[in-house]
Amino acid sequence: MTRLSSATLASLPAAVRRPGYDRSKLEPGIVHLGLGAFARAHLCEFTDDALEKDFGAWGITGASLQRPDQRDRLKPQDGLYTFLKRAPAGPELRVIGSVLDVLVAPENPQALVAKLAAPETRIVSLTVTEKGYCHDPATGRLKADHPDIVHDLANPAAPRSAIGLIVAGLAARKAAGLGPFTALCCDNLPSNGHVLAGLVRDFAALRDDKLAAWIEANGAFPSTMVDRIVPATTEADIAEVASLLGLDDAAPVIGEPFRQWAIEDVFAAGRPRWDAVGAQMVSEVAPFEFMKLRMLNGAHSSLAYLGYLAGHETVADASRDPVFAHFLQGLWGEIIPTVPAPQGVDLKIYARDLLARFQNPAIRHRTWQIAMDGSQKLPQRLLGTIRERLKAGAPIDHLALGVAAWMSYVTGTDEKGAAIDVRDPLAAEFATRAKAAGRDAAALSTALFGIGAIFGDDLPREQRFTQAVAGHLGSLFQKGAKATAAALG
Ligand code: CS2
Repeated sequence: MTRLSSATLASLPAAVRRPGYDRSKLEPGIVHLGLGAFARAHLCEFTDDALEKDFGAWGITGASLQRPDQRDRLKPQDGLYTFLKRAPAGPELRVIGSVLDVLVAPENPQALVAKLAAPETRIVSLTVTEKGYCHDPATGRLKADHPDIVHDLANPAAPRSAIGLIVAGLAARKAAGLGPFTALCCDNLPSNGHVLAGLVRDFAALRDDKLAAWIEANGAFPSTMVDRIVPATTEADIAEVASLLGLDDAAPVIGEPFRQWAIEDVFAAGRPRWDAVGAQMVSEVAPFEFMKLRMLNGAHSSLAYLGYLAGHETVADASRDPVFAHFLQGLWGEIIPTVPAPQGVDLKIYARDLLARFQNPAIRHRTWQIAMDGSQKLPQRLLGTIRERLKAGAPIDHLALGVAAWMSYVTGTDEKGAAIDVRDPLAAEFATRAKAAGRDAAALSTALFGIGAIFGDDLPREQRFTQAVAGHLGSLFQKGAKATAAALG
Protein backbone atom coordinates (compact mmCIF):
# COMPACT_ATOMS: atom_id res chain seq x y z
CA MET A 1 0.00 0.00 0.00
CA THR A 2 1.16 3.60 -0.66
CA ARG A 3 2.52 5.56 2.28
CA LEU A 4 0.98 8.68 3.79
CA SER A 5 3.03 11.76 2.74
CA SER A 6 2.60 15.27 1.32
CA ALA A 7 2.32 13.74 -2.14
CA THR A 8 -0.49 11.33 -1.19
CA LEU A 9 -2.45 13.66 1.13
CA ALA A 10 -4.90 14.50 -1.65
CA SER A 11 -5.89 10.85 -2.04
CA LEU A 12 -7.22 10.51 1.51
CA PRO A 13 -10.88 9.57 1.88
CA ALA A 14 -13.06 12.69 2.16
CA ALA A 15 -14.09 11.85 5.73
CA VAL A 16 -10.52 12.17 6.98
CA ARG A 17 -9.74 15.67 8.22
CA ARG A 18 -6.42 17.09 7.00
CA PRO A 19 -4.39 20.25 7.69
CA GLY A 20 -6.60 23.24 6.87
CA TYR A 21 -3.68 25.54 6.00
CA ASP A 22 -0.99 25.71 3.35
CA ARG A 23 1.66 23.43 4.80
CA SER A 24 4.21 24.40 2.16
CA LYS A 25 4.29 27.87 3.74
CA LEU A 26 4.74 26.61 7.31
CA GLU A 27 7.96 27.83 8.96
CA PRO A 28 9.37 26.34 12.18
CA GLY A 29 8.96 28.13 15.52
CA ILE A 30 8.73 25.36 18.12
CA VAL A 31 11.23 22.66 19.05
CA HIS A 32 9.62 19.81 20.94
CA LEU A 33 11.87 17.58 23.06
CA GLY A 34 10.48 14.05 23.43
CA LEU A 35 8.19 13.64 20.42
CA GLY A 36 6.31 10.62 21.76
CA ALA A 37 2.68 9.62 21.29
CA PHE A 38 1.37 11.96 23.97
CA ALA A 39 2.83 15.14 22.45
CA ARG A 40 1.66 14.13 18.99
CA ALA A 41 -1.88 13.61 20.31
CA HIS A 42 -1.89 16.78 22.40
CA LEU A 43 0.44 19.76 21.74
CA CYS A 44 0.80 18.89 18.03
CA GLU A 45 -2.97 18.62 17.58
CA PHE A 46 -3.61 21.88 19.46
CA THR A 47 -0.94 23.51 17.26
CA ASP A 48 -2.52 22.09 14.09
CA ASP A 49 -5.84 23.62 15.19
CA ALA A 50 -4.19 26.94 16.04
CA LEU A 51 -2.45 27.08 12.63
CA GLU A 52 -5.78 26.56 10.94
CA LYS A 53 -7.37 29.37 12.96
CA ASP A 54 -4.52 31.87 12.81
CA PHE A 55 -1.62 30.85 10.61
CA GLY A 56 1.89 31.77 11.74
CA ALA A 57 5.48 30.51 11.97
CA TRP A 58 4.76 27.81 14.52
CA GLY A 59 5.76 24.61 12.78
CA ILE A 60 7.24 21.98 15.10
CA THR A 61 10.68 20.41 14.91
CA GLY A 62 10.53 17.30 17.05
CA ALA A 63 13.56 15.91 18.80
CA SER A 64 13.96 12.36 20.02
CA LEU A 65 16.36 12.21 22.94
CA GLN A 66 16.98 8.47 22.77
CA ARG A 67 16.05 6.42 19.75
CA PRO A 68 15.77 7.16 16.02
CA ASP A 69 12.47 5.22 15.50
CA GLN A 70 10.15 8.22 15.49
CA ARG A 71 12.28 10.08 12.93
CA ASP A 72 12.56 6.93 10.81
CA ARG A 73 8.79 6.57 10.77
CA LEU A 74 7.91 10.22 10.26
CA LYS A 75 10.55 11.39 7.74
CA PRO A 76 9.25 9.29 4.84
CA GLN A 77 5.80 10.76 5.64
CA ASP A 78 7.06 14.39 5.60
CA GLY A 79 6.14 14.59 9.29
CA LEU A 80 2.48 13.72 8.63
CA TYR A 81 0.68 11.18 10.80
CA THR A 82 -2.85 10.18 11.68
CA PHE A 83 -4.60 10.86 14.95
CA LEU A 84 -7.26 8.22 15.57
CA LYS A 85 -9.74 9.52 18.09
CA ARG A 86 -11.54 6.66 19.77
CA ALA A 87 -14.93 7.88 20.91
CA PRO A 88 -17.36 5.33 22.37
CA ALA A 89 -19.55 6.02 19.30
CA GLY A 90 -16.79 5.07 16.83
CA PRO A 91 -13.43 6.25 15.48
CA GLU A 92 -12.65 9.63 13.93
CA LEU A 93 -9.54 10.23 11.87
CA ARG A 94 -7.48 13.27 11.10
CA VAL A 95 -4.04 13.83 9.65
CA ILE A 96 -1.91 16.27 11.65
CA GLY A 97 0.47 18.56 9.78
CA SER A 98 2.19 20.65 12.45
CA VAL A 99 5.36 18.52 12.67
CA LEU A 100 7.88 19.60 10.04
CA ASP A 101 10.98 17.65 10.94
CA VAL A 102 12.43 15.28 13.55
CA LEU A 103 16.00 15.36 14.87
CA VAL A 104 17.64 12.56 16.85
CA ALA A 105 19.72 14.05 19.65
CA PRO A 106 22.24 11.22 20.20
CA GLU A 107 23.10 11.15 16.47
CA ASN A 108 24.02 14.82 16.39
CA PRO A 109 23.55 16.77 19.61
CA GLN A 110 25.28 19.82 18.12
CA ALA A 111 22.64 20.07 15.37
CA LEU A 112 19.89 20.05 17.98
CA VAL A 113 21.64 22.71 20.07
CA ALA A 114 22.01 24.82 16.91
CA LYS A 115 18.27 24.45 16.28
CA LEU A 116 17.50 25.50 19.87
CA ALA A 117 19.74 28.53 19.37
CA ALA A 118 18.29 29.48 15.97
CA PRO A 119 16.58 32.90 15.94
CA GLU A 120 13.29 31.38 14.68
CA THR A 121 12.97 29.05 17.70
CA ARG A 122 10.63 30.82 20.08
CA ILE A 123 9.27 27.94 22.15
CA VAL A 124 10.96 24.76 23.34
CA SER A 125 8.31 22.42 24.68
CA LEU A 126 8.94 19.15 26.47
CA THR A 127 7.32 15.78 27.15
CA VAL A 128 10.25 13.71 28.35
CA THR A 129 8.34 11.85 31.12
CA GLU A 130 8.93 12.30 34.84
CA LYS A 131 12.29 10.58 34.84
CA GLY A 132 13.58 12.75 32.00
CA TYR A 133 14.15 15.69 34.35
CA CYS A 134 17.04 14.01 36.23
CA HIS A 135 15.63 15.27 39.50
CA ASP A 136 14.80 13.90 42.88
CA PRO A 137 11.04 13.25 42.72
CA ALA A 138 10.57 13.83 46.46
CA THR A 139 12.16 17.31 46.42
CA GLY A 140 12.02 18.43 42.77
CA ARG A 141 15.73 19.34 42.86
CA LEU A 142 18.41 18.45 40.29
CA LYS A 143 20.37 15.26 40.94
CA ALA A 144 23.85 16.57 40.30
CA ASP A 145 25.14 12.98 40.43
CA HIS A 146 22.70 11.70 37.77
CA PRO A 147 24.85 10.09 35.03
CA ASP A 148 23.29 12.27 32.29
CA ILE A 149 23.90 15.45 34.28
CA VAL A 150 27.48 14.42 35.03
CA HIS A 151 27.94 13.75 31.30
CA ASP A 152 26.40 17.07 30.26
CA LEU A 153 28.50 19.11 32.65
CA ALA A 154 31.60 17.47 31.19
CA ASN A 155 30.32 17.88 27.59
CA PRO A 156 28.29 21.11 27.55
CA ALA A 157 28.32 21.38 23.76
CA ALA A 158 26.99 17.84 23.21
CA PRO A 159 24.43 17.26 25.96
CA ARG A 160 22.08 14.29 26.17
CA SER A 161 19.62 15.32 28.90
CA ALA A 162 16.70 17.69 28.33
CA ILE A 163 18.07 20.03 31.00
CA GLY A 164 21.57 20.01 29.43
CA LEU A 165 20.08 20.70 25.99
CA ILE A 166 17.93 23.60 27.19
CA VAL A 167 20.86 25.22 28.98
CA ALA A 168 23.14 24.70 25.95
CA GLY A 169 20.51 26.32 23.71
CA LEU A 170 20.03 29.26 26.08
CA ALA A 171 23.81 29.72 26.48
CA ALA A 172 24.25 29.86 22.70
CA ARG A 173 21.44 32.41 22.39
CA LYS A 174 22.97 34.58 25.08
CA ALA A 175 26.34 34.40 23.34
CA ALA A 176 24.69 35.40 20.05
CA GLY A 177 22.89 38.34 21.62
CA LEU A 178 19.46 36.74 21.15
CA GLY A 179 16.64 36.60 23.67
CA PRO A 180 15.65 33.29 25.26
CA PHE A 181 12.98 30.92 24.03
CA THR A 182 10.09 29.98 26.29
CA ALA A 183 10.65 26.54 27.87
CA LEU A 184 7.22 24.92 28.07
CA CYS A 185 7.04 21.85 30.29
CA CYS A 186 4.16 19.51 29.36
CA ASP A 187 4.90 16.64 31.75
CA ASN A 188 2.82 15.48 34.70
CA LEU A 189 4.86 17.18 37.41
CA PRO A 190 3.48 19.53 40.04
CA SER A 191 4.34 23.21 39.34
CA ASN A 192 6.07 21.88 36.26
CA GLY A 193 7.22 25.30 35.02
CA HIS A 194 8.72 26.19 38.38
CA VAL A 195 10.36 22.78 38.69
CA LEU A 196 11.87 23.12 35.20
CA ALA A 197 13.04 26.68 35.91
CA GLY A 198 14.73 25.47 39.12
CA LEU A 199 16.46 22.57 37.37
CA VAL A 200 17.67 24.77 34.52
CA ARG A 201 18.90 27.36 37.02
CA ASP A 202 20.72 24.74 39.12
CA PHE A 203 22.36 23.22 36.06
CA ALA A 204 23.31 26.62 34.59
CA ALA A 205 24.84 27.66 37.92
CA LEU A 206 27.04 24.57 37.81
CA ARG A 207 28.29 25.78 34.41
CA ASP A 208 28.47 29.55 34.75
CA ASP A 209 26.97 31.99 37.28
CA LYS A 210 26.49 34.76 34.69
CA LEU A 211 24.48 32.41 32.48
CA ALA A 212 22.33 31.41 35.46
CA ALA A 213 21.67 35.08 36.26
CA TRP A 214 20.78 35.84 32.61
CA ILE A 215 18.31 32.93 32.54
CA GLU A 216 16.84 34.02 35.87
CA ALA A 217 16.32 37.56 34.56
CA ASN A 218 15.09 36.73 31.04
CA GLY A 219 13.81 33.16 30.92
CA ALA A 220 10.16 32.12 30.69
CA PHE A 221 8.92 28.82 32.11
CA PRO A 222 5.11 28.71 32.11
CA SER A 223 3.47 25.96 34.14
CA THR A 224 0.94 23.82 32.31
CA MET A 225 -1.58 21.12 33.02
CA VAL A 226 -1.90 18.67 30.14
CA ASP A 227 -4.53 15.99 29.80
CA ARG A 228 -5.49 13.37 27.25
CA ILE A 229 -5.46 9.61 27.63
CA VAL A 230 -3.12 8.26 24.94
CA PRO A 231 -2.31 4.54 25.10
CA ALA A 232 0.73 3.19 23.28
CA THR A 233 0.00 2.52 19.60
CA THR A 234 -0.22 -1.20 18.77
CA GLU A 235 0.27 -3.20 15.55
CA ALA A 236 -3.51 -3.67 15.46
CA ASP A 237 -3.99 0.13 15.59
CA ILE A 238 -1.56 0.55 12.67
CA ALA A 239 -3.47 -2.03 10.63
CA GLU A 240 -6.82 -0.40 11.45
CA VAL A 241 -5.58 3.06 10.45
CA ALA A 242 -4.23 1.69 7.15
CA SER A 243 -7.56 0.13 6.29
CA LEU A 244 -9.45 3.32 7.17
CA LEU A 245 -7.03 5.62 5.32
CA GLY A 246 -6.31 3.44 2.33
CA LEU A 247 -2.66 4.47 2.93
CA ASP A 248 0.06 3.13 5.19
CA ASP A 249 0.94 5.24 8.20
CA ALA A 250 3.83 3.91 10.30
CA ALA A 251 3.26 6.44 13.09
CA PRO A 252 -0.41 6.90 13.99
CA VAL A 253 -1.42 7.96 17.49
CA ILE A 254 -4.53 6.87 19.35
CA GLY A 255 -6.39 8.93 21.92
CA GLU A 256 -9.65 9.63 23.66
CA PRO A 257 -11.85 12.55 22.51
CA PHE A 258 -11.32 14.52 25.74
CA ARG A 259 -8.41 16.93 25.88
CA GLN A 260 -7.49 19.72 28.25
CA TRP A 261 -4.61 22.17 28.46
CA ALA A 262 -4.28 24.88 31.08
CA ILE A 263 -1.31 27.19 30.49
CA GLU A 264 0.17 30.02 32.51
CA ASP A 265 0.31 32.84 29.96
CA VAL A 266 3.90 33.99 30.44
CA PHE A 267 5.75 33.59 27.13
CA ALA A 268 9.04 35.27 26.24
CA ALA A 269 8.57 35.47 22.48
CA GLY A 270 4.93 34.88 21.56
CA ARG A 271 2.92 31.67 21.11
CA PRO A 272 0.42 30.08 18.74
CA ARG A 273 -3.25 30.92 19.28
CA TRP A 274 -3.79 27.80 21.39
CA ASP A 275 -6.30 29.86 23.38
CA ALA A 276 -8.48 30.20 20.28
CA VAL A 277 -8.80 26.40 19.98
CA GLY A 278 -9.65 25.33 23.50
CA ALA A 279 -6.52 25.77 25.64
CA GLN A 280 -7.21 27.68 28.85
CA MET A 281 -4.77 30.53 29.45
CA VAL A 282 -4.81 31.07 33.19
CA SER A 283 -2.89 33.15 35.72
CA GLU A 284 -2.58 30.19 38.11
CA VAL A 285 -2.20 26.62 36.93
CA ALA A 286 -1.87 25.07 40.40
CA PRO A 287 -5.57 24.29 40.97
CA PHE A 288 -5.74 22.53 37.58
CA GLU A 289 -2.57 20.59 38.33
CA PHE A 290 -3.72 19.43 41.73
CA MET A 291 -7.05 18.34 40.30
CA LYS A 292 -5.49 16.44 37.44
CA LEU A 293 -2.42 14.94 39.12
CA ARG A 294 -4.24 13.88 42.26
CA MET A 295 -7.64 12.88 40.86
CA LEU A 296 -6.78 11.50 37.42
CA ASN A 297 -3.18 10.33 37.74
CA GLY A 298 -3.50 9.32 41.42
CA ALA A 299 -6.49 7.14 40.55
CA HIS A 300 -4.82 5.90 37.36
CA SER A 301 -1.72 4.68 39.21
CA SER A 302 -3.69 3.10 42.08
CA LEU A 303 -5.97 1.34 39.64
CA ALA A 304 -3.04 0.27 37.46
CA TYR A 305 -1.29 -1.54 40.34
CA LEU A 306 -4.44 -3.07 41.81
CA GLY A 307 -5.85 -3.92 38.39
CA TYR A 308 -2.62 -5.48 37.17
CA LEU A 309 -2.35 -7.61 40.33
CA ALA A 310 -5.96 -8.72 39.89
CA GLY A 311 -5.29 -9.78 36.30
CA HIS A 312 -6.87 -6.86 34.43
CA GLU A 313 -4.98 -5.95 31.29
CA THR A 314 -6.49 -2.51 30.72
CA VAL A 315 -7.82 0.45 32.68
CA ALA A 316 -11.20 -0.05 31.01
CA ASP A 317 -11.38 -3.65 32.26
CA ALA A 318 -10.24 -2.74 35.77
CA SER A 319 -12.57 0.25 36.13
CA ARG A 320 -15.54 -1.77 34.84
CA ASP A 321 -14.96 -4.32 37.59
CA PRO A 322 -17.55 -3.24 40.22
CA VAL A 323 -15.10 -3.79 43.10
CA PHE A 324 -12.56 -1.40 41.61
CA ALA A 325 -15.22 1.09 40.43
CA HIS A 326 -16.33 1.24 44.05
CA PHE A 327 -12.72 1.57 45.22
CA LEU A 328 -12.28 4.57 42.91
CA GLN A 329 -15.26 6.32 44.50
CA GLY A 330 -13.73 5.84 47.94
CA LEU A 331 -10.35 7.02 46.69
CA TRP A 332 -11.80 10.19 45.15
CA GLY A 333 -13.67 10.75 48.40
CA GLU A 334 -10.29 10.97 50.15
CA ILE A 335 -8.63 13.06 47.43
CA ILE A 336 -11.30 15.69 46.75
CA PRO A 337 -11.01 17.50 50.12
CA THR A 338 -7.32 18.17 49.35
CA VAL A 339 -7.98 19.74 45.94
CA PRO A 340 -8.84 23.44 45.56
CA ALA A 341 -11.46 23.43 42.78
CA PRO A 342 -10.47 25.47 39.72
CA GLN A 343 -12.99 28.21 38.99
CA GLY A 344 -16.21 26.84 37.57
CA VAL A 345 -15.33 23.18 38.20
CA ASP A 346 -17.40 20.82 40.34
CA LEU A 347 -14.96 18.14 41.50
CA LYS A 348 -17.69 15.53 41.98
CA ILE A 349 -18.66 15.95 38.35
CA TYR A 350 -14.99 15.87 37.36
CA ALA A 351 -14.70 12.51 39.19
CA ARG A 352 -17.84 11.20 37.49
CA ASP A 353 -16.42 12.17 34.09
CA LEU A 354 -13.08 10.55 34.95
CA LEU A 355 -14.81 7.26 35.63
CA ALA A 356 -16.51 7.44 32.22
CA ARG A 357 -13.14 8.22 30.57
CA PHE A 358 -11.46 5.29 32.33
CA GLN A 359 -14.33 3.01 31.33
CA ASN A 360 -14.23 3.99 27.62
CA PRO A 361 -14.03 0.47 26.12
CA ALA A 362 -12.56 1.79 22.88
CA ILE A 363 -9.34 2.85 24.66
CA ARG A 364 -7.10 -0.10 25.51
CA HIS A 365 -4.74 1.55 27.97
CA ARG A 366 -2.64 -1.16 29.58
CA THR A 367 -2.34 -1.20 33.36
CA TRP A 368 1.28 -2.27 32.79
CA GLN A 369 1.99 0.93 30.83
CA ILE A 370 0.70 3.17 33.62
CA ALA A 371 2.46 1.08 36.29
CA MET A 372 5.81 2.07 34.79
CA ASP A 373 8.13 4.49 36.62
CA GLY A 374 6.13 4.48 39.86
CA SER A 375 9.09 5.86 41.80
CA GLN A 376 8.83 9.04 39.72
CA LYS A 377 5.05 9.25 39.88
CA LEU A 378 3.99 8.35 43.40
CA PRO A 379 5.16 11.56 45.12
CA GLN A 380 2.94 13.94 43.12
CA ARG A 381 0.11 11.49 42.47
CA LEU A 382 -0.48 10.01 45.94
CA LEU A 383 2.04 11.02 48.59
CA GLY A 384 1.30 14.78 48.65
CA THR A 385 -2.38 13.97 49.13
CA ILE A 386 -1.51 11.53 51.92
CA ARG A 387 0.63 14.15 53.71
CA GLU A 388 -2.28 16.59 53.71
CA ARG A 389 -4.78 13.97 54.90
CA LEU A 390 -2.44 12.94 57.72
CA LYS A 391 -2.07 16.55 58.82
CA ALA A 392 -5.85 16.96 58.82
CA GLY A 393 -6.34 13.74 60.81
CA ALA A 394 -8.48 12.41 57.94
CA PRO A 395 -8.81 8.76 56.78
CA ILE A 396 -6.26 7.49 54.22
CA ASP A 397 -7.34 3.87 53.74
CA HIS A 398 -7.88 4.01 50.00
CA LEU A 399 -4.76 6.08 49.34
CA ALA A 400 -2.68 3.69 51.46
CA LEU A 401 -4.01 0.75 49.45
CA GLY A 402 -2.71 2.44 46.27
CA VAL A 403 0.76 2.63 47.83
CA ALA A 404 0.56 -0.96 49.11
CA ALA A 405 -0.45 -2.18 45.64
CA TRP A 406 2.60 -0.42 44.20
CA MET A 407 4.78 -2.20 46.80
CA SER A 408 3.31 -5.57 45.90
CA TYR A 409 3.79 -4.81 42.19
CA VAL A 410 7.46 -3.83 42.49
CA THR A 411 8.33 -7.14 44.13
CA GLY A 412 8.19 -8.38 40.54
CA THR A 413 5.84 -11.31 41.27
CA ASP A 414 2.09 -11.26 40.65
CA GLU A 415 -0.69 -13.04 42.53
CA LYS A 416 -0.28 -16.20 40.50
CA GLY A 417 3.46 -16.29 41.09
CA ALA A 418 4.27 -15.09 37.57
CA ALA A 419 7.05 -12.56 36.96
CA ILE A 420 6.15 -8.90 36.43
CA ASP A 421 8.28 -6.85 34.03
CA VAL A 422 8.87 -3.92 36.40
CA ARG A 423 10.10 -0.85 34.49
CA ASP A 424 11.43 1.86 36.73
CA PRO A 425 14.74 3.72 37.13
CA LEU A 426 14.86 2.20 40.64
CA ALA A 427 13.85 -1.34 39.55
CA ALA A 428 17.18 -2.87 40.64
CA GLU A 429 16.87 -1.26 44.05
CA PHE A 430 13.32 -2.63 44.44
CA ALA A 431 14.47 -6.11 43.46
CA THR A 432 17.27 -6.11 46.05
CA ARG A 433 15.00 -4.89 48.83
CA ALA A 434 12.17 -7.26 47.86
CA LYS A 435 14.52 -10.23 47.78
CA ALA A 436 15.79 -9.49 51.29
CA ALA A 437 12.28 -9.01 52.72
CA GLY A 438 10.49 -11.90 50.98
CA ARG A 439 6.69 -11.90 51.32
CA ASP A 440 6.88 -10.39 54.81
CA ALA A 441 4.68 -7.28 54.57
CA ALA A 442 6.21 -5.49 57.56
CA ALA A 443 9.79 -6.09 56.39
CA LEU A 444 9.05 -5.22 52.76
CA SER A 445 7.14 -2.02 53.54
CA THR A 446 9.88 -0.86 55.92
CA ALA A 447 12.52 -1.58 53.29
CA LEU A 448 10.65 0.38 50.60
CA PHE A 449 9.75 3.30 52.91
CA GLY A 450 13.52 3.66 53.33
CA ILE A 451 13.86 4.97 49.76
CA GLY A 452 14.08 8.68 50.53
CA ALA A 453 13.85 9.77 46.87
CA ILE A 454 10.23 8.56 46.98
CA PHE A 455 8.99 8.93 50.57
CA GLY A 456 11.22 11.73 51.86
CA ASP A 457 12.28 11.50 55.46
CA ASP A 458 8.91 12.48 56.93
CA LEU A 459 6.51 9.78 55.69
CA PRO A 460 8.42 6.78 57.11
CA ARG A 461 7.90 8.37 60.54
CA GLU A 462 4.10 8.68 60.12
CA GLN A 463 2.90 5.55 61.86
CA ARG A 464 -0.71 5.91 60.84
CA PHE A 465 0.48 5.79 57.24
CA THR A 466 3.12 3.07 57.53
CA GLN A 467 0.80 0.78 59.50
CA ALA A 468 -2.06 1.24 57.04
CA VAL A 469 0.22 0.41 54.10
CA ALA A 470 1.79 -2.60 55.86
CA GLY A 471 -1.67 -3.91 56.80
CA HIS A 472 -2.93 -3.61 53.22
CA LEU A 473 0.24 -5.19 51.87
CA GLY A 474 -0.22 -8.19 54.14
CA SER A 475 -3.77 -8.55 52.88
CA LEU A 476 -2.65 -8.20 49.25
CA PHE A 477 -0.17 -11.04 49.78
CA GLN A 478 -2.75 -13.23 51.52
CA LYS A 479 -6.05 -12.48 49.81
CA GLY A 480 -5.15 -10.65 46.63
CA ALA A 481 -6.04 -7.24 45.22
CA LYS A 482 -9.72 -7.78 44.59
CA ALA A 483 -10.58 -9.12 48.05
CA THR A 484 -8.47 -6.43 49.70
CA ALA A 485 -10.21 -3.65 47.78
CA ALA A 486 -13.62 -5.24 48.48
CA ALA A 487 -12.84 -5.36 52.22
CA LEU A 488 -12.49 -1.54 52.28
CA GLY A 489 -16.25 -1.38 51.85
C1 CS2 B 1 -0.93 7.89 32.93
C2 CS2 B 1 -0.90 9.21 32.15
O1 CS2 B 1 0.85 6.66 32.04
C3 CS2 B 1 0.42 7.24 33.03
O2 CS2 B 1 1.05 7.27 34.09
O3 CS2 B 1 -1.48 8.12 34.19
O4 CS2 B 1 -0.13 9.11 31.03
C4 CS2 B 1 -2.31 9.70 31.80
O5 CS2 B 1 -2.92 8.85 30.86
C5 CS2 B 1 -2.27 11.10 31.28
O6 CS2 B 1 -1.63 11.93 32.21
C6 CS2 B 1 -3.67 11.62 30.99
O7 CS2 B 1 -3.61 12.96 30.68
